[in-house]
Amino acid sequence: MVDSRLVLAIDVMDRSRALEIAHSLRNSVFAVKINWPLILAGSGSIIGEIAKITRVICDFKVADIPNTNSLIARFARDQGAWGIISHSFIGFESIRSVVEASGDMKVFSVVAMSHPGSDLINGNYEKLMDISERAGVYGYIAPGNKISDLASIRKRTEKVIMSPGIGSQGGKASDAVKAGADLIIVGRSIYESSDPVRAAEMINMEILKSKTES
Ligand code: NUP
Repeated sequence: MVDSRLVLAIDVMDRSRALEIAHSLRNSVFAVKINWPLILAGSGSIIGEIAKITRVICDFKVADIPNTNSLIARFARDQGAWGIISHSFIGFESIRSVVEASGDMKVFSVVAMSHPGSDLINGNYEKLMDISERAGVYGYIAPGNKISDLASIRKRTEKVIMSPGIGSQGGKASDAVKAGADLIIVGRSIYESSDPVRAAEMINMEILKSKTES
């Protein structure tokens, strides 16, 4: 599906399985999101390999001093990543360093999270959005399973919001879209299902239906 709004999270530790998943779902997704487990189990060159198949978003949740952040962002960019996810609680200078080193690569800033215990971050989304806005980020990460947080974040921005927390973490793609998510991140409930292509298409249909309704 060319106009898919689905971002497939591939959190497996096996390089060839990751490539196989990316390849088999390439026509059903907007992008593939990879995270530290896959990088640590193999090497950073997996970014470039998946980039040959589809757009890649590096979920590195960058959270260090500006110099270190720049090195991480530049590496992802040089490998051909389409986007990178950075934390914002690290402050203006640190997230600005990610934006500067990213060039054309899109920077998504985490302003609220999906897991139990994320209240500390989520309770500060306004400050985090202000810092991110000043730093010039492209979009935000906000939880698709914490609908009131997501809706409050939507009210404060017209930028792209990408939302995890769907399926395995209890959220529903339709609720997240109605609350303002533009891109929906789904991992385990697709690649661990018995028919991943069908699971992805079901979510694509759910997203499309909710977009036309809202
Ligand atoms: O708040 C967040 N929650 C979350 O699950 C921010 C994230 N980046 N993620 C990531 O989304 C998480 O690290 C994983 O890669 C993906 C969700 O995967 P799943 O729960 O759909 O398998």
